[in-house]
Amino acid sequence: MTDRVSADLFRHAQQRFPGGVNSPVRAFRAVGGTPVFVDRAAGAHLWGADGRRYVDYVGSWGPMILGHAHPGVVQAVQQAMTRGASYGAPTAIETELADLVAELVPSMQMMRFTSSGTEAVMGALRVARGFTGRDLVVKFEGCYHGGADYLLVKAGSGLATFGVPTSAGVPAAIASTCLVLPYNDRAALEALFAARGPEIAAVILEPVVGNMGTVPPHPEFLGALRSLTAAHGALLVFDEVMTGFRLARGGAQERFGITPDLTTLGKIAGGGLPLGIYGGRADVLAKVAPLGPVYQAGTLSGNPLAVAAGLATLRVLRDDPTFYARLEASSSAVETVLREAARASGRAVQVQRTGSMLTPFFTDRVVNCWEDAATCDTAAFGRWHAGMLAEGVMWPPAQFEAGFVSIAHDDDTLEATAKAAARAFAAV
Ligand code: HOZ
Repeated sequence: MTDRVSADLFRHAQQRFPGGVNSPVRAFRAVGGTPVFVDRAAGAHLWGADGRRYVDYVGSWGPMILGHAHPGVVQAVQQAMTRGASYGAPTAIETELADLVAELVPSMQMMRFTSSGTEAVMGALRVARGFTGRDLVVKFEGCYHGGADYLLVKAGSGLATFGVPTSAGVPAAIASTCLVLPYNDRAALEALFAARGPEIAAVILEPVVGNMGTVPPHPEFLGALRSLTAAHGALLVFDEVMTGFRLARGGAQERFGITPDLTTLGKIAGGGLPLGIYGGRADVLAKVAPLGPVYQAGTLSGNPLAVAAGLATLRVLRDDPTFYARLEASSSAVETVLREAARASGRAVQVQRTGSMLTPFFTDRVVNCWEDAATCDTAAFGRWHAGMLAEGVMWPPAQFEAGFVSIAHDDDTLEATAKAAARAFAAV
């Protein structure tokens, strides 16, 4: 039940963009219906092209932890723009941002800025391979690390077989450089390292998964990852594009007390503008050109507008001592209203949350891995999503995505969410 203005805009967009969008999930195919075309956003709200207001839990898929159009970020970007949009030469504020990132995430001893999280992951894994002299990368089914060919893979049959492409256009030979394991499966990890340890360059994971919906790690799983990679000379890469600066000032690695060798950041790091970062151990980053033989570059890497937005955002997070406690309280309140509405409806729903990331899974089992997530009733989720939208709440349009709470969500948005959820769950 989308507005007529968006429906017209969507029809037009489909003549120019595949599926009418520039990123597939935005097309609403996973929930049905027509996407809301956004006109503007402020705080915890979006306005559709027809002028209707929505409480927003998409948050641009993670970056908008301060809410939309935060005045400090807007001013920083406006000022940066008056000095020129891009130079292709180093600037002082890049190093200021790097210093701040290293202050908040101490494992980031050295780093490189990119224009997206995808590029950050590609850079991190290339340097991991260059540093170790090994080719194989291990990922976990259900984790998403951007669009690199060798990461668009799922597990083949049998434990830890080579990855099988999940996208047309990915050569099988390239997919075969990635091994895929079930998330949270310590035994599978141990078996793989016992069999193939000396061939593995890196293990990459979302330390809390957002890309199959919100799935927290078992503490012993993270511990095993750290000790097994260290014991076999492989690098542990935390993809914190989503969790960085969100689950704590220092990201998931601070929250769980595990230090990876390399980390990828993005989203919040760029304050809503395109910025990715990879970094970590100085001896590993010393392999990156021009210091070392691992090539990686980008015309808009360290773009002054994105760096200004990132600096303004991270300074708020650093300087507000109550920020994460308040975010935790409002996120917990959202979890409660969703859980209560689901319970009242009699539906089997697992509301899973870590910090300000949360997901109502339409299944009767706790979701620990992709096999669990795959039991969800995605059609029911689609009906629930449409119900929320009709009630003025924009939830991510796919079962296997996390919702994001920002510091701008308040008692009013909570009340609106509670009312919407009560009706939407009841109508599923
Ligand atoms: N990478 C996002 C899904 N986890 C989608 C981003 C977008 O469509 O904007």
